[in-house]
Amino acid sequence: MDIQRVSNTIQEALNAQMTREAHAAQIYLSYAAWAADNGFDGVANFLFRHAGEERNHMMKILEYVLQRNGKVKVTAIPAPDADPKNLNDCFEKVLKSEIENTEEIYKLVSMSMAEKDWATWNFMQWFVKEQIEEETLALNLLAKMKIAGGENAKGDALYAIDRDLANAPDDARSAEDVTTADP
Ligand code: OFO
Repeated sequence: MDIQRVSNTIQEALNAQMTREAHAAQIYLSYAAWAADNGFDGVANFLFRHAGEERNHMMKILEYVLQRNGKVKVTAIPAPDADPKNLNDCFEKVLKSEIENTEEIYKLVSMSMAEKDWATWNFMQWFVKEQIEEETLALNLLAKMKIAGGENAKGDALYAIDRDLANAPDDARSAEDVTTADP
């Protein structure tokens, strides 16, 4: 009797998504380091915390695959893209990466629907909701940047955005405060 409760196709897609979440964590980590290096400590703090959140998403998928008696495949993580040119570019890159991730999540939702794998479909709904929040966060950051002058923002405006993020509520919590059920 086959006790694997996800198809090989879904298993492969979940493993790929797990690596994508790890890649997202690396992207946030590299932008956070860039921000800290450029004196944006508030932005850096926000991005460092978000890197932890992406890693928790990776763990959530890993645990789900195990729970469904599937085989977890941990692979190499691609390197993040080049550093941002400025803060506007940084937030644009964050939004782009989140949108790409959303597209991949939608593919998994469609696949699980086509297979009538309702357990995976239901599991993936958490990610669909999470992506709405994360895209909103990135869109709001870009809206602030636009008011501040976008690519040409400088001085006081950049300082204010950085200070706002330093004081922002912890949307992304530290790793020790979360569980895989509530990443
Ligand atoms: Fe950016 O969120 Fe994971 O899935």
